[in-house]
Amino acid sequence: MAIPIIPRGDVPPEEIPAFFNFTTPPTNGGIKQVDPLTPTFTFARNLLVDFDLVLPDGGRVPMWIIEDSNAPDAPPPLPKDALRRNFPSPAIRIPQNALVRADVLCQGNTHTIHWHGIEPTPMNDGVGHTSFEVAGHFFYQFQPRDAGTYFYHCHKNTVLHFEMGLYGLLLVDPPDPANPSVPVTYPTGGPGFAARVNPAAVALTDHVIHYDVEAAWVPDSIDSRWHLLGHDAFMQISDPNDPVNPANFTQDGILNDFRPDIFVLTGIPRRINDPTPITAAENPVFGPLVAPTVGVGQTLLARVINADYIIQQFTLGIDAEVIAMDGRGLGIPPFHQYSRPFPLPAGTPFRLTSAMRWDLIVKPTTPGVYPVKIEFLNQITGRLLYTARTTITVV
Ligand SMILES: [Cu+2]
Repeated sequence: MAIPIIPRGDVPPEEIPAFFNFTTPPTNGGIKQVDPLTPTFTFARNLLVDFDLVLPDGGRVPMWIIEDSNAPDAPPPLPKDALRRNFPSPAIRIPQNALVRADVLCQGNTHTIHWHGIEPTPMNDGVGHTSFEVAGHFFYQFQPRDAGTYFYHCHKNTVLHFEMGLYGLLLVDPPDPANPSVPVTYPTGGPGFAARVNPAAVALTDHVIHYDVEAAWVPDSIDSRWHLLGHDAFMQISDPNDPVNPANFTQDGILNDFRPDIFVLTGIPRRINDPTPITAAENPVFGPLVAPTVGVGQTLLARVINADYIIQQFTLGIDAEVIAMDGRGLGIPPFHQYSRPFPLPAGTPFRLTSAMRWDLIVKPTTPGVYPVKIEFLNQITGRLLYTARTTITVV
């Protein structure tokens, strides 16, 4: 049976300016920003940049990354460009409620940046097929209202571009409750403040917790076959005059066939047959975030993001508390009646699927080395594919 096609109406003349403003701004007379306002916080990102992910055995996986072209040189012993170019792409930290202008340069064909979980206007949200893809510069504008853990990624030919590494941490920092009117960002690794409901709060800005050390567990898996594909591999042709032509759909792609053979924890890789635990010393940029050291009586904040297409199961060998999910602090007004932080006793597994984020708090009481286990499970069968191991060291 033929699929009925609903004809699309013409755009009436009086709607044409809005149509071009909101549908094709990058190509309409060189518009580079929709409804621009004076920003209070700016940053730049450049994609794509080629990057080699180096495996422990010296093997290399070609990745695509998003560059922070304004980042300074890294201090020794880090590689000079480690803060500019890395995988995951350099973290973005934004003060809560800042009016952001992001100067995004897309080169090597078109890309976007999607600010996952921030909820900008649709034209600033970087979802290619519901807005537009960008060639050259575009200034995204948004205002993150909720402090928490997000991430940013390319949304062009997303299945491939995200898997190739075009993503990074996007963190929205709440103000210090002692100076709530001062916008701040905190150093990655801590110390800082994170959103957590506070029963003694007087002001909304009191719903935070101070942490001493920050960890980031961003597990991902890689199908190295995909890393030989081209930029537009298996993209569907969107022909408005023939939207259901079978010839315009992928018939023989492999992007529906994900068989990871390399597993990554915040940029630190292992082949599928290499169970070696991940240590802080292994990678000077990401190691301390993956295998943190925290003192008795201090507070550890662990940000957990599934940056993968498969299911991840996390088990900590130390008591924790879940304080936020998907960039929203549990129990924080005005939606406080719907959720609350909850304990996560040592040994209690939890599972995240693609793009889910949990923020955990650990307040250690006893020195020791506590295991952190991340199991990668096939998204269809649930079969265990790989187990990544690292530690929390309490001193
Ligand atoms: Cu892209």
